[in-house]
Amino acid sequence: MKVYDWPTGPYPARVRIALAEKNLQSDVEFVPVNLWKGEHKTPTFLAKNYSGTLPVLELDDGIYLAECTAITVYLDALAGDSALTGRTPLEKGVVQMMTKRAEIEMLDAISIYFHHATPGLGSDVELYQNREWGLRQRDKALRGMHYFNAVLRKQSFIAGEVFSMADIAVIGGFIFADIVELPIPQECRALLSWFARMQERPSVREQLEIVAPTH
Ligand code: GTS
Repeated sequence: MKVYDWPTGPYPARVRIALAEKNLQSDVEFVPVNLWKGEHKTPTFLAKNYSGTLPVLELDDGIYLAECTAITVYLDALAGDSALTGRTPLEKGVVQMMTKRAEIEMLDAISIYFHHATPGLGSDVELYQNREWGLRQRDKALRGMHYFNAVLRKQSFIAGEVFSMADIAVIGGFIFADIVELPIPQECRALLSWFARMQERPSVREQLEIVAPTH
């Protein structure tokens, strides 16, 4: 298998963490795609992923899987038990719901802030920016952090009492928040202490050392 990725990117980090959790890293060849040079918007790359985003998983028979959630579902089903995406029907539903919420309310919101209200990937790549929209998404992400803080005051992990794909999505949010220098509000104590716990996991610690060596 190949993973088209960018080593310091928050979304590719989600797949790298999932690969490490499933002990599958050695089965994968990583192919860097330079976002800053806009390599993800070339016709060759768009033929692999219509959305022009990373990461993309290429299977040995040439099938491409894009979207972190879809890739993680695939990897989780490939090896071991399906701990990352839920073992029971209810767990599976809750993990999907909380992963989508992590994206909408935090990670994707920070990404939109980055692409619209900061220089983003630079003027050669960012062909359309809407600063007002970007700033609204930053505020949405801050509200999302308070939401996840409230969730974590009642349970150990984002989707319940088991580490899952939803935790990985919020970790992606922390990585992006660090890149755009958006501090997690200090009053979000449950969220911050959850993140400290997450860093005890080798899969997460290893990624943070790559994307943000100061952690
Ligand atoms: N919904 C997609 C997913 O879950 O895979 C989003 C992927 C995404 O936005 N990836 C970023 C990207 O390709 C990579 S990174 O920001 O984490 O490095 N961004 C480039 C762009 O132009 O949006």
